[in-house]
Amino acid sequence: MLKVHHLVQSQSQRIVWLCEELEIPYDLVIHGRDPVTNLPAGDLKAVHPLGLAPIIEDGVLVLSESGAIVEYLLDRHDQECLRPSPDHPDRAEFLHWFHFANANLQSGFGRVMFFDRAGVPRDNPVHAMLRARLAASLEYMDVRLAGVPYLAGETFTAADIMTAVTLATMRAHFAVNLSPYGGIRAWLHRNAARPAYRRALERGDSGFEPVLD
Ligand SMILES: N[C@@H](CCC(=O)N[C@@H](CS)C(=O)NCC(=O)O)C(=O)O
Repeated sequence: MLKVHHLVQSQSQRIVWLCEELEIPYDLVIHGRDPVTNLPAGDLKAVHPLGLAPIIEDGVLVLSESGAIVEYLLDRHDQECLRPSPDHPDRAEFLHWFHFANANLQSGFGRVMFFDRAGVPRDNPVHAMLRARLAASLEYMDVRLAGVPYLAGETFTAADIMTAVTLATMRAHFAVNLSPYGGIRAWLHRNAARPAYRRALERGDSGFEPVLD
């Protein structure tokens, strides 16, 4: 059976959520965090050399990188519910937002978070530039979500899973104010109401409340 390694309150929530959406049977291995460092308490490097969650094991395959894992699972289990087909009119938007999740939003979010954690003053010009870039990314998402209910268009897709976890879960570690972005907040609430998402939280992050506003 598919084994999913999940670090609590992390990007690996994406994989638990996807498995619940697609009703893929899976064994969940939950990795806790060190209460002082917030890093994984156990050694994820024993599972994969990068030591970063998520990781899946499927037979002899050991795969990391949430984008790759999502694509792998969609290839095997999706009936074009969560990923528009190559000739679908929403396909290009889907690809854009699916890759935006890690290439832009998560990395932009992480840069600001780590600058703050490193104690770089907020008036440092590079820090200010990174915050401005993150704000521009959020504004860009918000404009998109003012016109459509989901990032790819009319229907919920894996691009929503990839991006929503950054905003609903990672903001538990690092506050980013979404009050100017009503479109994003409404979309986060829409995603969070999905039964598969609630099941994923119950199974992988029991007691955790996602940050939706
Ligand atoms: N690009 C990777 C990022 C994975 C990643 O950075 N995971 C974090 C949790 S959000 C992690 O495992 N951190 C453990 C550590 O820093 O030691 C992905 O999308 O899967």
